[in-house]
Amino acid sequence: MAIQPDLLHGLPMEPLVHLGAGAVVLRGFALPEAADLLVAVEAVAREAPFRHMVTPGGFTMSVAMTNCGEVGWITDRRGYRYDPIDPTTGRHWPTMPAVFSDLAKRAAAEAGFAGFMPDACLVNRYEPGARLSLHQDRNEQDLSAPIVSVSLGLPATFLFGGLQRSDRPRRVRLDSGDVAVWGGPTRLAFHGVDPLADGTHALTGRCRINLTFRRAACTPR
Ligand code: MD3
Ligand code: FE
Repeated sequence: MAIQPDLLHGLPMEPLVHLGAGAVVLRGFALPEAADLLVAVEAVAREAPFRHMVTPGGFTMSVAMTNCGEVGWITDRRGYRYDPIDPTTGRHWPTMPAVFSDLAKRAAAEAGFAGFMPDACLVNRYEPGARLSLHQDRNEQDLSAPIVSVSLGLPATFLFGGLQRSDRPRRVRLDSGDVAVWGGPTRLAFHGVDPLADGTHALTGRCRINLTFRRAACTPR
């Protein structure tokens, strides 16, 4: 399906936008829980503070990150990986709040991925100017499980590319409360986020929070 002009500008927006096989944006799906989700983010960040991680190439990321769940995504000079221990605190990551996992499971089911059981939630905090360059998410052991992402606060322009880095990405606006589910063939699509535009949002102030739910560890069978 061709990208809708309303994805970047204007209203009304479609409640469900198909971006390719297995990828959908559920517009406003998280709005009823948005305030509760942000209270839970604050609780997670009290136990495992937001930090700017360093890439294997030695660059400090502009996005501040933390995690909750059985394992958390980390990067340092040694590489990208999932680890049950937060290297900043030396303790396990905080438990995934029920309001997080309930929402992620409902959104996955809505998109056709019934039975999604996330074991990791990466929490990204974007301040004005922060960005995520084009990348693939392939550190997870179970690539048959989708990734569910929840946007809160300031809007962002999401870059949705193809399976090759060289495929020109489409731009999709993600607003507070939007939930995207990425599974099937799009699970390994290159993607990124344009530098966050300055602004203030009633729920978050001068930032955007993104939650990404993953099945990172081996699926028991
Ligand atoms: C499409 N986060 O944490 S969420 C990331 O807005 C990440 O913070 C972005 O990319 C953010 O790795 C984008 C949407 C998303 C997440 C994972 C995907 C889209 C995806 C994996 C495959 C394809
Ligand atoms: Fe990603």
